[in-house]
Amino acid sequence: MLERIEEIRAEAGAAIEAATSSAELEELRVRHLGRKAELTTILRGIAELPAEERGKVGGAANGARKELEALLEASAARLDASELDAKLLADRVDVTLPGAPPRPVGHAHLIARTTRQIEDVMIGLGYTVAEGPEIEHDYYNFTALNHPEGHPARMLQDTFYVQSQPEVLLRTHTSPMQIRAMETQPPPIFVIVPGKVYRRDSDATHSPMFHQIEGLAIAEGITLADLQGTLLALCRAIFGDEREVRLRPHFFPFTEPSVEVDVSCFQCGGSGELAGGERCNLCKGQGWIEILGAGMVDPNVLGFVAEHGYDAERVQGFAFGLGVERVAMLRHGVPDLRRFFDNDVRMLEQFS
Ligand code: 2NM
Repeated sequence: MLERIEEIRAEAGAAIEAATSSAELEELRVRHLGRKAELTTILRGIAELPAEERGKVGGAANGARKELEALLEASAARLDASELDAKLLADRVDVTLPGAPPRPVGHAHLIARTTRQIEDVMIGLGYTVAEGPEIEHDYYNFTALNHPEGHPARMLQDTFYVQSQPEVLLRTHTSPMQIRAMETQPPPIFVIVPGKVYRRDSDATHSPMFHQIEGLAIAEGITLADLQGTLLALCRAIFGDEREVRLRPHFFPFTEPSVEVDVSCFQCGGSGELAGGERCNLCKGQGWIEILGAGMVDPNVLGFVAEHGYDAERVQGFAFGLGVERVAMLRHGVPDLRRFFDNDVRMLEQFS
């Protein structure tokens, strides 16, 4: 019996020390120390042995069991550590890789993209970008912009009033911010003001809210030729290097002289005719597309910021304003401006 116990101890001990996985170790534990193991059976039978053998056999069997238990524990610790090392090595994650699969993300709205594109061109010409409040005082929206009492644009039919006396309204153009910019910065000033504006108007080409970008350049010696050159550069950047611009006389309250600016048609190249000889539908056969309004800033406007360093006898300049929706509609063939504000993703995703 003692010999057999020594055999089990040596054999099981060697197997446990040679085990190469925790699964194999568990199998050895069940085989040598489990309920049906030979050593367990021997331990269970000790009470039935003759009294003189009990002490020796019981001591040897218990000693073997304790030793095997200790060996199992040591081997388990050794195998756990090496299995964890192997797993960490195999599961290594490169946290610098992009998420996989790449998930589609959103994109800027066409109006935001068009605004940024125009901003980039003007920044390249040395302009700064300023934004201002959408709720304005009558003074900044009209009075300081040389819109006299009784001017039709001031009427209730055209303007959303928020409060009367003092009159507060939703700005009808971004030019009020240009007055604010001149109040905080003496000439020379080169600034553009993008943003939302509001007018009581609603059809396929007019929305009660739309986006404008206005530009202002005031310094010594600025002329209408500078206006033409600046707008030519802007139109070529947006509509293509081959474009030309032309100025037609117009009227705006805050500029004198005032002009409307046409760009040569980017569909027919300015001829008014398409390749097949038919009339160009984009410019209606005219060869020119009206794109913005502009002019030389009226000395009366500078009079409102005279105490901030704007002496109309010394400095002069030009201003212009364009509708972002109109530019985007022309450039991308969008037939109805209201589509920009429906937020139908089938529409928006075409411009990603
Ligand atoms: C336009 C057309 C013509 C304009 C004028 C000014 C200011 F502040 F200098 F008086 N800002 N923007 C202007 C002039 C805007 O939009 C069609």
